[in-house]
Amino acid sequence: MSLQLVIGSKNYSSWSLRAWMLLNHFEIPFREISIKLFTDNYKKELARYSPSLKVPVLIDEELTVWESLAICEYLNEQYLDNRALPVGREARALCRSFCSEMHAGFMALRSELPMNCRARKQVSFSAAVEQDIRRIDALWTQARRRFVDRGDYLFGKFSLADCMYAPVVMRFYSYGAELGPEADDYFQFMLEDPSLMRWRQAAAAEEQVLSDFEVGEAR
Ligand SMILES: N[C@@H](CCC(=O)N[C@@H](CS)C(=O)NCC(=O)O)C(=O)O
Repeated sequence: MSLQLVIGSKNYSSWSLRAWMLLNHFEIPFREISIKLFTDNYKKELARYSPSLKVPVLIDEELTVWESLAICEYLNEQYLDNRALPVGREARALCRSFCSEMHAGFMALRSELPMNCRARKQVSFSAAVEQDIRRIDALWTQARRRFVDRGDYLFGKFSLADCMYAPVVMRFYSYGAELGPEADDYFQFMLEDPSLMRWRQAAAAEEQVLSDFEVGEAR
């Protein structure tokens, strides 16, 4: 099989989920190579595949692509004939803005609420986390209002934006978040998404527990 995707744990590796979800949703055949992160010699194993010593990494024969957004863009261009971006110049530009904002931002949300697919926890949110949640709520509401007639994903049809925000869906599932009606509809819809459900089922079966990523109290 020519395509290989190197990922971390399904329970914790939010960046891995993005690229995996795109491949999985569009049923692009690939071989999955899973590395247990934060074990004694995981860096050595990562070094076999990843120039950045991070996952995900996509290997397409002689080509190595790292960084989740670059992988998603590459797959969209090379394997999907651009089907993972919405139709229309404005919609595509907006979708790319959504993806980049996620890729580069929401630091408080990412650091204080680690993705932990198995968890249902209670956490008191910092002001910075609240601000990130409000911004994501606004983004999701904006996209759903504008593209509701095209379908139920952010931009109607499934796009790179749904991959980029899937780990946020899991964080909201684990720690709760108050969302406006359109954003909440999207959140509920994504919880039933078949590829996200496959990821969550596999995450539930994993045994590795990383205490640094276990936050909050039982609810
Ligand atoms: N910006 C990178 C982030 C990749 C990243 O931080 N991956 C984490 C796992 S979710 C990782 O490989 N961590 C290993 C380490 O930091 O040693 C991307 O988009 O792929």
